[in-house]
Amino acid sequence: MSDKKIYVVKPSLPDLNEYVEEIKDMWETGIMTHQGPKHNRLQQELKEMMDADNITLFANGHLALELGLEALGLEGEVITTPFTFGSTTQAILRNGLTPVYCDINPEDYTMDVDKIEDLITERTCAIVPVHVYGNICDVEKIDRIAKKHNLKVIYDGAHAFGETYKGKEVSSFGDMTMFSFHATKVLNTVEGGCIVYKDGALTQHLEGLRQFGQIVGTESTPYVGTNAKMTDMHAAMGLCNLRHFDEYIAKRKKVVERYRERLSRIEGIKLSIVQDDVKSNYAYFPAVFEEENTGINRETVMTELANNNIFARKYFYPLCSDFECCKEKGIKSEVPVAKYISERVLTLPCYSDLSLEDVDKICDVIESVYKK
Ligand code: T4K
Repeated sequence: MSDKKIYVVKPSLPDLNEYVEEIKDMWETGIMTHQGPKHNRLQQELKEMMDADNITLFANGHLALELGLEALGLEGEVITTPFTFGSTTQAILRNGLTPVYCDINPEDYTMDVDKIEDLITERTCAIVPVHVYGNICDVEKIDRIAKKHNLKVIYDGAHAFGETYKGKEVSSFGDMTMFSFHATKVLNTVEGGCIVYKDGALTQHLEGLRQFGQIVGTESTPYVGTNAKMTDMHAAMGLCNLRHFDEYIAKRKKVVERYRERLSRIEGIKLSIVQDDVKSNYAYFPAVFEEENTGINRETVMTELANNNIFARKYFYPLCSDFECCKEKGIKSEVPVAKYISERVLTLPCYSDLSLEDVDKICDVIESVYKK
């Protein structure tokens, strides 16, 4: 066995010299942060790339979501999914809102849109769906429900940067979409994130929430804000990575296609559907290990992979609805499909620099478990 460790993700990085070249002028200007030139350039390039009405950058995806929800001035209940990274629920809770959990569909693990309306009460103010793994939610139906009930829609698109649905940018749906630019995401600024939103009147508030409550560039501090700015050092990484974005996605596509080719023929492994009308970014590769017919569960597979220095992750287990902080608040949920998937899913290594030889090695290990 080789000593090389394969983790679930590995950051896509530009050539070191390219990054050094990008940050060189900062040594002369001394401008490192506070909406400096790199930040502004990245904001502009992202705006153009997504043909976005409005975009604001943040120190990370979580703060983008948390402050985005705050800027909308929401109160009451928010319908969301339990099958996501904890950040989604935490952003809701930290706004003093109550998450109401909607089950997911077993095909692509996004919110089951047929179950949303049953959860709407007079206290419901918004829907926060997640484009989990980069699988796009049923944006058309969510849009119809939101319009009918006068609800805001804020997408957690942490995994969905660069994707389109029916040729339209994924951020063009709903009132707001958050993207994460964490080191482990398809586009990385080391830490970072943004929100794209329809209502330009929110910009001043969002920038204020991001920078100590100030109206930036004035002596006025009307908001209660925090410090959630993206630095120029981070934006510079984004600028470099953006130049290579298409190349990163093309490599990820090959990885995902090889996994599909190898794993779809193994009985007991269920893969997420390939969504029609979606230009994918191949962000994550989840596989559901159904032990019912084979007797092989995900723990066995995960252990065997780890024995071979391959570290898959249980994204997303436990469900957010099972968090102690939710239970303590008496938040209840009926989410059997999410529970089923969460107890069986493993996210396999997937990143642009993962070689097809390594994908084969991972598949060989999984196959060997089924052959025993
Ligand atoms: N909404 C959703 C749906 C999300 O998935 C996330 C984040 C957010 C919101 C919030 O966005 P951010 O505020 O993070 O921008 C990792 C990522 O840190 C997190 O960004 C991501 N989702 C989540 C799904 O995965 P952990 O707790 O699993 O991280 P950790 O440290 O265990 O790292 C996972 C693997 O990544 C390691 O096995 C090795 C690799 N890694 C990690 C780091 C930090 C690297 O190769 N380099 C690194 O620098 O959360």
